[in-house]
Amino acid sequence: MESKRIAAEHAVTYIKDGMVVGLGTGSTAYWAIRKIGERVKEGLLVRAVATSRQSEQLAQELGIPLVAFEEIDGIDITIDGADEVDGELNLIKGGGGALLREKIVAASSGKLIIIADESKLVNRLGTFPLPVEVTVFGSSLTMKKLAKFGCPLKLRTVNNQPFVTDNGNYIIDCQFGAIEQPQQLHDEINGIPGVVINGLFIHMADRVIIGQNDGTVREL
Ligand code: ABF
Repeated sequence: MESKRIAAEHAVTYIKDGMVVGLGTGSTAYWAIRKIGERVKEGLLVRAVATSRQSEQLAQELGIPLVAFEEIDGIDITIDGADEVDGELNLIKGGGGALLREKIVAASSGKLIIIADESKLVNRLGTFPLPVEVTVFGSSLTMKKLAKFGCPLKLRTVNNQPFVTDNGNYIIDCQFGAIEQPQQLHDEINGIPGVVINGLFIHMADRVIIGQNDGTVREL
């Protein structure tokens, strides 16, 4: 928890007055939102866009001014977490279920800053199951098509019911083990009708801030 907080608080130093800020989702992004809330109380002038209802609610509680995605032309900086980060700053995201909004927000951001603890750093992506968001309609067939990649997969559930995203879709978690060609896999998965988005974020992160166990941060 401490290393997540340190990384998050360091990332917030990149936020300046007047910026539109993308708020990530998850337990690391939580600390960034908390810190932004503190800085807003001290007078920082920002407007924020949230990547999930959960982050939106937290921002509201902390008095961070929110703006609808439709009302802005772009986002200056987004600070978000990740499930895995490789040496080329490619990511797996979506363990928290907010991957679609996270990717839309990231793609509209001048800078995407990823915050994480050391446990998220990997040589090769894929140990963490890759989340794929799919439409409810045709989801069994979409699962069969995904299974052709040769990965064990499962429909994400909560309390024995399918987990439903903020956008009304399902998530299929695909256990690849090691992803040799992330860009190719990303494109092939997205080519399946019924797939809304997948959790590979290729060449999207501008900076990764790692909170280390010794209390320092490392920037990649
Ligand atoms: C989001 O939260 C996700 O993309 C990722 O799945 C998750 C990381 O969570 P945590 O910071 O709690 O490890 O950023």
